[in-house]
Amino acid sequence: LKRVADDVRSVPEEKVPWFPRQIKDLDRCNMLITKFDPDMDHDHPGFNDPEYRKRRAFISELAFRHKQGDPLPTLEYTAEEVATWRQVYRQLRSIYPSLACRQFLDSLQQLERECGYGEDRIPQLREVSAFLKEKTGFQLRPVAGLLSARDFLASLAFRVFQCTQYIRHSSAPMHSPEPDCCHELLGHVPMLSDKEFAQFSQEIGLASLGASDEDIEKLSTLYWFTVEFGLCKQNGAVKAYGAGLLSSYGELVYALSNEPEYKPFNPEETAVQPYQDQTYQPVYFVAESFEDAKIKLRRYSATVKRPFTVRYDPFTCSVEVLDQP
Ligand code: TIH
Ligand code: FE2
Repeated sequence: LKRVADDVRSVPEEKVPWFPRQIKDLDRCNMLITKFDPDMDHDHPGFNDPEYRKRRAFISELAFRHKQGDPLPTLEYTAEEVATWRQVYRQLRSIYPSLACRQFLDSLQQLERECGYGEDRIPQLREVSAFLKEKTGFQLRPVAGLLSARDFLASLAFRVFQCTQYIRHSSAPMHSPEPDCCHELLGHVPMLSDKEFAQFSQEIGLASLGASDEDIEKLSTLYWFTVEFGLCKQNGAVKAYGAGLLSSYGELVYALSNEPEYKPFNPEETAVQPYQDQTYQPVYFVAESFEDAKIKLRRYSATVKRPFTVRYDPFTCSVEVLDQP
């Protein structure tokens, strides 16, 4: 990895990593990271549950077969899956009013009114994607599991959010080390319904296109401590806006207790903070406000150096690449 990054610096014109130019190029952005996989990871709560692994393989297959523009697959969730969803929804819903940021609460209410959100059924990606498209132009795309940072961030440049469709194992509803539909639908979707949040998500994506491995690492670390695990002040209290917190009852309660360490959000520092993804975070970054996090993150994304600039054309859903003079 290091060598590739060095090469990129010495011969910028030729060694820029490949990146998608058109929305249909996202069909090639499918590099999965086999981490927390129920088939490979002995600690995965589903490792010893053959039914669960079979179900996961079936849902993965739907995602692998998906091509840009295809209708999103609908899934008939089993009673057990819906029971897991119900438990997650009910527990989280009871603590959101005191722990989630206002933007999240407003969007969730709207999803409950207009998009079938509630504890009795798992919303289908197809209907949620249509809702998001009207709100902010974001659309969902099914993905089989954890994607490489480069591929995940690239899709954001096109306002495409790569979204898992399986649900966590019923034995561990309070926290999952891997993304699942509870994480996407409860953590990410309400935030992606916010216009400005959607805009800065796209800006991180645009900044990542053709970036060096080093810059991808920094952008994904920033993404981790903001979009996934961000906290912000609101009316004098600390609230959660990060999706990884808003989808985990266990970590949401922990993050807003006095156990973890808080640091002020500052992109330059946050981008180089080491992190782990096995369990709760030891450190969170607190922004002065939700707006402050957005502004600082956008300012940082704009400083990522590349030998060219990119511009998104919403009419053709493609990226124009302009050489700098
Ligand atoms: N830990 C989150 C949850 O339990 O919902 C899921 C993830 C957040 C970030 C990566 S995976
Ligand atoms: Fe996520």
